[in-house]
Amino acid sequence: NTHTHIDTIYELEKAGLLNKTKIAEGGRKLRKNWNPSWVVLVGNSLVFFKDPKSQTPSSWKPGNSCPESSVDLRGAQLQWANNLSSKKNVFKLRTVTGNEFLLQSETDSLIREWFNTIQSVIDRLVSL
Ligand code: I3P
Repeated sequence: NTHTHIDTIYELEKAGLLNKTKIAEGGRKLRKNWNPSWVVLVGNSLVFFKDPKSQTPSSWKPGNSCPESSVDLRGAQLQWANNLSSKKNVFKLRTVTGNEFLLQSETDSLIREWFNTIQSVIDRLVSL
């Protein structure tokens, strides 16, 4: 099975569509610009794809398709951030380099899953 094979090679944890905005770059505040983003949690990284066509398992393979950006989760911090938005189900991801992202979904269970899965990767990286 191709998917299982790819999952094994790249340690795919999770992939799905979330609303995303970057709110800080290197500690400097940015103006919000919410957009749907295809988010892939793979290995130590959270990878963002702009293009909805990127939603196929094959498209995030290295050399295939172009991620909009990617975040190293080592040392990153995650916190619920409903105070930072008028939207519901928002959490903030802060990288060691001071980049900050808000991620959001209308679906409570889905955003909780994302929060917990990203947190478990962060925790795992601390103990390595
Ligand atoms: C922003 C836009 C964002 C909103 C933000 C506004 O206005 O409405 O959706 O964030 O609120 O400033 P603009 O399009 O003019 O930049 P939320 O949807 O997360 O509330 P904020 O300034 O209170 O962060």
